[in-house]
Amino acid sequence: MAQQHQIERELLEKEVRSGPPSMYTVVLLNDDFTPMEFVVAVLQGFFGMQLEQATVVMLKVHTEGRGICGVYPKDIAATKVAQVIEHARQHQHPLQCIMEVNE
Ligand code: TYC
Repeated sequence: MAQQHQIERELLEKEVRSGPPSMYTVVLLNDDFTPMEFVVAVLQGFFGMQLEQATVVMLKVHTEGRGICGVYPKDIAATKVAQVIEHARQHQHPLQCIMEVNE
């Protein structure tokens, strides 16, 4: 019993030391081939954006090279990246989506 409490205390201290889990920014990259409408649909379908917001983000990626889709815990960000890439490949588009750790 005392041993169990000791283990729990050590785990809690470790958690406090390491702080909250890192968050990851999911970023969409520009290319010359993926249709604009497809990118807008991706932003709506995978990132819950309304048409207007999705259009703004798509145009930002188109003109600046990259744009933020959202910020998520690591496993959710990784799942979204994988889903977007899989969806794009199914439609033969070269769309690239990456995740970056936040400090
Ligand atoms: N540049 C693409 C085009 O002209 C559109 C595009 C926007 C592609 C955003 C990818 O992440 C992207 N059809």
